[in-house]
Amino acid sequence: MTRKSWKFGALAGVAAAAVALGLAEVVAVVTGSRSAPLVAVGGVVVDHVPESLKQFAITLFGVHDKTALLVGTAILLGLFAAVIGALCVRWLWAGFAGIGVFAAVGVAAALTRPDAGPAAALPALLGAAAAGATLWLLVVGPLAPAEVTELVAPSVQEEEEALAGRRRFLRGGLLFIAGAVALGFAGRWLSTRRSVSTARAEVRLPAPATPAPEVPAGADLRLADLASYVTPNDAFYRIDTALVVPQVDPTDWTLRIHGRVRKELRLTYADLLARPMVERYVTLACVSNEVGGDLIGNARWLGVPLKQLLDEAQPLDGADQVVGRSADGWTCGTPTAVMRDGRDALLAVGMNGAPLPIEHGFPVRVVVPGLYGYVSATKWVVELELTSFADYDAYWVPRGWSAQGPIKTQSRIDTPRGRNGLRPGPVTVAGVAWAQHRGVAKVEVQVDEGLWQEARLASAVSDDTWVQWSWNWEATAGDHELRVRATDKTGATQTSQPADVVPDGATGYHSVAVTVG
Ligand SMILES: Nc1nc2c(c(=O)[nH]1)N[C@H]1C(S)=C(S)[C@@H](COP(=O)(O)O)O[C@H]1N2
Ligand SMILES: [Mo]
Repeated sequence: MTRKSWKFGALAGVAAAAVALGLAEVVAVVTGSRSAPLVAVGGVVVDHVPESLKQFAITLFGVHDKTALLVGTAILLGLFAAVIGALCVRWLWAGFAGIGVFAAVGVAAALTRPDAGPAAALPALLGAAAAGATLWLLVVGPLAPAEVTELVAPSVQEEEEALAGRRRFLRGGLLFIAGAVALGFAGRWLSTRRSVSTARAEVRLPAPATPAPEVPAGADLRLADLASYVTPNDAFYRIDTALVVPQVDPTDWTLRIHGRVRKELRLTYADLLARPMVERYVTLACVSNEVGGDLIGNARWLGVPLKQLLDEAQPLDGADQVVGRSADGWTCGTPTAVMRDGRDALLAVGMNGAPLPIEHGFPVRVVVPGLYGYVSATKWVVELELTSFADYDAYWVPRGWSAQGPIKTQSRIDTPRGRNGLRPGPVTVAGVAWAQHRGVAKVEVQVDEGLWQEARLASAVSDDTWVQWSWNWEATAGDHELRVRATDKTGATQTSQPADVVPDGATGYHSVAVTVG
């Protein structure tokens, strides 16, 4: 009867898993970062977890939800590997069966990702082969610790040999793990170095044929804590399903406008830049934005009017939906009529005077005033397919979200927030309100159960952007609740009825509790 500690097995298992993932990251430098098993499996998870869990992750981790998913997956995998390694001490086949299962899952995930070629299987396969070799080396091969016989009392020499063997094993195992982690990070680093940031730095955007209107002097009240009227690119919220940011080289980029059209169009980046560009301020908002949330931002976009391109393609009767498709296979559906009704729906290449940042859709994305991002704002767009709502459901629709997503009128209090040492006397209450493409007509503030008081609206470039508002409060000592509501230019006041973000955007009044005194 022989016995090796299950702890050794667990370490060997973790080392094998680390080697697999580390090597796979390096292979994925060549086969594409989305074929790395961690990213591929993470991608499948993102596409298939229940909406409530995803919402929970966004609430918990905010814009770091993707990092959290990758780290979480790695930890889970490490635990599984430890268990399988421990079993492997008793039943060697269990270890190799475990590696086989992981390889199968990794290969299946990588091959079923949108646009995956057969080479996408390589990172998981080569990783699994290396894991098998590592496991063999550490469990039965030359690095395996000596077996301890239970029945015979070991001699001093035998004990010393066993000890030396264990040290060798520990050193070997830890070295494998450290090497694998280094390999993994090197792979990731190389992948990002191969990113399109150099191509982006070389882009020279044309001057707009129709520049954006000047931002009126009074649009930005410049109060501490109040969101600035124009959101800088590096502060702009980012929401998408991409675990690794798609790297689309503008020289390879083409856009196909096809489907139910009389004339299919194909545009290169150069074709696009050669067209007369317009520049417009548009406030983008996410349907997942909770009441009072900050998944909203206002930027100056440079692009080609989509109406012109669609007019050239000549949509056929009944083609009431334009499906935008991104380089990584995400889709969204926009009413054709909205894109053609004369609003500034853009195929955008620039954001606040710079080429689109890579994480905001470089080289080309869609921006449509008045619609939530999930039904309009395709980043890394490569296709616009004319179809109908009856014939096609875009990415979020089967996941419980509405096919139609006009932005709801909303308002937010930015200052004061929380119980931040307010003194009795004059206090400026301020925030933002939005009703894209309808425009904000009025904002009102209520203190406790008092009368609704009209706030002062700052100026705005157009009805397609948010607007700042402010209200002078004569604050009295005590605990108070401040509430805000907006009315759009059709005369409709936002509803006080709270609704969840699913299926078509949150409603209800934003309120903040403050203590004065
Ligand atoms: N390719 C792609 N485009 C996408 C998404 C996505 O997941 N993939 N998400 C959309 C959603 S839900 C929103 S709110 C906006 C956010 O754009 P931003 O990240 O530039 O703020 O992008 C839209 N475009
Ligand atoms: Mo969104």
